[in-house]
Amino acid sequence: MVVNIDRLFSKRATRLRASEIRELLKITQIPGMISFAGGLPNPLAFPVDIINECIEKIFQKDIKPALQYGTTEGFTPLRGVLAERMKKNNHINCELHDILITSGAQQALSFVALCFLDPGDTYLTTTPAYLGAIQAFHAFEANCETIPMNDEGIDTDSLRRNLERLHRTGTNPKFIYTVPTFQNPSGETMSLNHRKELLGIASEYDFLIVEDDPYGELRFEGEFIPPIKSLDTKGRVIYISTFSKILAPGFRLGWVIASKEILHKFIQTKQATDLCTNGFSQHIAYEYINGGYLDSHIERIKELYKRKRDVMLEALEEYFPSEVKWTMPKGGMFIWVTLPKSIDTRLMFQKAIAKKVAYVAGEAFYPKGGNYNSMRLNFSYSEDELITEGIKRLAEVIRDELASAYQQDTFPPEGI
Ligand code: PMP
Ligand code: G9A
Repeated sequence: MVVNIDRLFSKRATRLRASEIRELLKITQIPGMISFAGGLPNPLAFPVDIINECIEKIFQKDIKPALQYGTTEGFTPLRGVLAERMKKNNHINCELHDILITSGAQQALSFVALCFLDPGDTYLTTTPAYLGAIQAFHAFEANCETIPMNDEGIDTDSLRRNLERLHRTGTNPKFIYTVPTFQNPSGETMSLNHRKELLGIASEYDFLIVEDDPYGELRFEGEFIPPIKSLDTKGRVIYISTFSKILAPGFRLGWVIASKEILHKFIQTKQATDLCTNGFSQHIAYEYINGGYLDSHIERIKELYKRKRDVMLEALEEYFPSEVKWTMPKGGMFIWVTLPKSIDTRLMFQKAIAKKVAYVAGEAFYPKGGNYNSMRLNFSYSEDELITEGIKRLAEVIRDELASAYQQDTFPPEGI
């Protein structure tokens, strides 16, 4: 008998959707394609030789602990050096027992969903939002309220209006999700005042802040702005970060800093999910930090990505039509582009692919859809010459699209 598998899937599994970015990765592997789509680090930013040295060191000491099951909390020496870094670089007051090592930041996001969202619950996210977070939260049948970003990183007036509206119907959101520094996808950064205000509002309305910070260390210019977690004295902020953008995403190493109670729940969730994070990569990351390599390596990544950002900004200035606007990120890996309303970047995508250039259509970053005239461009991955060439190709596609939209406006089809 043929199994009717759809009948057996849980409601949660039925709600799961594919990530547009993960699907796009397949297209971007087509030879000759210039990809501004995936948020991939540049392979030049992988410190191959030093990683090799660290592995040799692990073998010389004793490889066996790195091959054994580890504790769910993570490799203790790694948690120790991370706590030191978080204090020194990010002003976050924490000790090693405040840190849980996860299989990438993505796993921490799925723990947030699993531990805090029941069907019918409400959570907030700034928009546009990181697609992987939207995907992690979506399956849990919760109600998502979107709060627009502005020049200061979050429209706190809109946040207050929404909270008052929700309050009138007796709804208390569980948390707000935000990437305050060099946000994925917009590249924008939340000001210190707005970080403080957000923390104040979260305390007034009693919800948590999920602060996702993979890009904070990749600042090319401007003043350091402390994470919201560094302002938190009450355990209201769940801070999430990752080695993916400062060392190598293949290690699948992230970490969470949160209150004792939250970490306890996350550890139980992790026990049920994968027992512990990859021990071998934790040992390598530890040797890497302990050997004093990470800070100077991050300086090199920043230099590389700053140059790539500048190449992309120059190309945008030179080739894109004047009606198109874009953000000027001071760090991170992304530029957000807003086109005239007549352009739908989802429909334009196939034309771009035909010219062998890829981007992510902006709609993917809006849990409720819309914003069809926007797109995300990644500048970290491609070689400099290909960035310029890709922007040139994209500019041609946009000009063609604008011209045909103009024609349709000027010569409406008969009968309209
Ligand atoms: N959060 C954000 C904002 C990201 O951009 C990413 C990766 N692109 C992640 C989380 C997931 O990172 P990781 O590789 O550590 O799972
Ligand atoms: O490859 C991934 O899924 C990580 C990148 C995320 C992104 O492009 O935002």
